[in-house]
Amino acid sequence: MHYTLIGTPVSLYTGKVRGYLRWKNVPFTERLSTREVYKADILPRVGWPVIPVVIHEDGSPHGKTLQDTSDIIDYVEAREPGPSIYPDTPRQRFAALVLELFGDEWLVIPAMHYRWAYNRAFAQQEFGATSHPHLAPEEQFAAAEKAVGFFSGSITGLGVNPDSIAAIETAYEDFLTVFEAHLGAHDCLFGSRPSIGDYGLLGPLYAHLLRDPKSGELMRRLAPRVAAWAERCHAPQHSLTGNFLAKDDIPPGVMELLHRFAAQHWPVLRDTAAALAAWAADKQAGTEVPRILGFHKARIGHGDSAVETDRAIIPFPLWMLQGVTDYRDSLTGAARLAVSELLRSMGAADLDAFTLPVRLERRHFKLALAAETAA
Ligand SMILES: N[C@@H](CCC(=O)N[C@@H](CS)C(=O)NCC(=O)O)C(=O)O
Repeated sequence: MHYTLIGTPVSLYTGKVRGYLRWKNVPFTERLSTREVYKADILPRVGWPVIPVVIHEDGSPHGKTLQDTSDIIDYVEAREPGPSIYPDTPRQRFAALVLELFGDEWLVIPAMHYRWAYNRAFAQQEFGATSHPHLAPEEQFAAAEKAVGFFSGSITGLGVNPDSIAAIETAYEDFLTVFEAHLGAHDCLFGSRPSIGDYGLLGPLYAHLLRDPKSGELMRRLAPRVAAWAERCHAPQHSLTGNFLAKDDIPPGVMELLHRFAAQHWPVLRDTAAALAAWAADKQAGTEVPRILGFHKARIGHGDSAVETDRAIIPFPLWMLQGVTDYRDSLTGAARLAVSELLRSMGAADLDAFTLPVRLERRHFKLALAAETAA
């Protein structure tokens, strides 16, 4: 029962899964996502060009294909023995899911900004070496022109533009300061064992913000413990070790990070949900949800330095938010109250009663309106 991870060292979401599989001590082979692998494996299996993809030799003729890091991790967690990266106490588990969402879908903003503003030539060479490993370096660089155009062009959709760059950099440095202080007392977010929240943060913080040379210099200078944490989570020396803090404790530094989620990311998610409701009003169950639902004004940045800017309305993170609210709704009694209290203290009291206007599901590796709630 073997796993194959298709991806590349330069990919944000591949790093998240690689670090997790290594910690989980699951045997896997990594296959580089070359142009041929996209044609022969990724497109036929997934239907659109995206990494990472995991194939599990589960005994079926073509193996089980998995895409989306959250689905990949959940699948492995459900099948493989050993300790879990999901805390089993309510506050820690809820906070870990929130921070996975925050890492995947909000810290992607600085990850993309710093890559394309300060590490463009490096990333282009890496893209070329991934897709055309057998070409000479100059040919690899030239061959990556189009992909670099696509990814670097997508940053305006994330809200990165000349008016927001200063705010994005200030917010990233603030994040580093908070996480650095936390890591003075703990190895990971919730103690000595990495959680799904750690892996959510690892995506942007490892492959882009540590591994890209200019960004790595910045991180090592401003937040050496964050750099050490990213290295530790990506290449753990001791797999399957560590514990979550007792008594469902949320350390003060994690609370600070949750405040950042509540102040920065949550309002954008709320607006996105309203846009999804309007879009879905006349749609049938099973309809594919477009990757972008138009543009809106979003506040990006930390505290007084935040700016309002144009940003694409990106519905995908709502699927992850649905995972957060589903977990909340699975709780009863004291556990449910503990999450309400956590939401109040982190400044997101209105997330306590929030439900998405429609249920979402993944269908053929894309986002779709779920059968049960659509019109
Ligand atoms: N939510 C997805 C995101 C995957 C993703 O965006 N991967 C990037 C590379 S790191 C990609 O292939 N993007 C192609 C695209 O967005 O069109 C996951 O967790 O797997």
